[in-house]
Amino acid sequence: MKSPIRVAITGAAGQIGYALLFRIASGQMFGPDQPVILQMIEVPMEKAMNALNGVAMELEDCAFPLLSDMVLTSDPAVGFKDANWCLMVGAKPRGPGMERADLLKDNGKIFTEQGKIIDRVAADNARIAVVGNPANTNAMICASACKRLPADRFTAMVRLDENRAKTQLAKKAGVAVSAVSDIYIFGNHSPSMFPAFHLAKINGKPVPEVIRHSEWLQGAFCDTVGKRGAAIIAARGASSAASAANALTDHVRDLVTPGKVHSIAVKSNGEYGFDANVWAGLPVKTTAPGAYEVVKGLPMDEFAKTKIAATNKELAEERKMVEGLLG
Ligand code: NAX
Repeated sequence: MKSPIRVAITGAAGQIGYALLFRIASGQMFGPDQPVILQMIEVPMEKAMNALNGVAMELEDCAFPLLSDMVLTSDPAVGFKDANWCLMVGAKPRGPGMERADLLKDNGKIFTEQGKIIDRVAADNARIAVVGNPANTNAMICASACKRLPADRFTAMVRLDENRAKTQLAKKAGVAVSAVSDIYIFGNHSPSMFPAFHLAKINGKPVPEVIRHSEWLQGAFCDTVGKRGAAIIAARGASSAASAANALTDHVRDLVTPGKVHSIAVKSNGEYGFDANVWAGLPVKTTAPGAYEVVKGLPMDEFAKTKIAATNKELAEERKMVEGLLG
């Protein structure tokens, strides 16, 4: 048996946390022979800490063989201590009448503070995956506040968008999701993202040759994927939680599995026309556990270039709004 790794999770008593912790403790994220210590971080409020305590009791009641230990804390310096992975789920939700700029600033402060603490106390090999919205820009802010670790350690989640896109293509073509491959998300985790259907394949054939309906691909498909989060809220009265936890499980598992090609948001170095230094969804290939390289040179047609320019513009605007927080 391997020695345990330390996994810090912020927002551990929230909706996504409730669906996520059990997936990690059961071995679905790091593999069936990798014990874990869950370091669960919540806000210092009685209600949140009571809820966290309840979740920890349920984790105990699962008797997971891989769950070596648990830390429950409202002190991020305790929660991130020696963490090998930091899963950044906790964030302030957008309240009524709140502008996007206000949300960016409020969450920016949280991610600045947490980035500084990760800098001080996390393990040297720490990897950080951001889910809390606006995820791309929060990852950028967190990386900027943490000077000790290289920026490529900080990723944000666009895997839920990739999974959503895969299913929509499968449903339209009337095939199983396993028949769909090579679907990648470019840009922001927001309705401006581009699910690059022209690169995707169904049973090895290019999607535009299987789904011969470019109006649907360029219109309804992109819209459905981009606005799926809002559709879930309208239907469920709450935002995506189990599917988000599932996507983070996929994000991390594929990042520790060499050879996997998948979408994550990473620091751009100008690939595909993104501004350098924004965090953009891009296809990456995992090269070693926790390490990856961006897949370069994929063909982009005029439609793809227009979509990428639009989502890049939004990312650049977000960067500008939080400029004061970047060190
Ligand atoms: P919840 O409101 O259910 O849970 C968030 C939890 O975080 C709460 O328990 C809260 O007390 C805690 N929290 C807030 N600030 C904290 C801090 N500074 N330190 C530690 N804990 C803190 O939200 P949930 O549905 O779990 O969603 C969490 C985040 O994921 C939100 O920002 C949400 O917008 C984002 N999402 C991102 C997705 C993505 O694909 N990137 C999809 C799903 C989700 O919407």
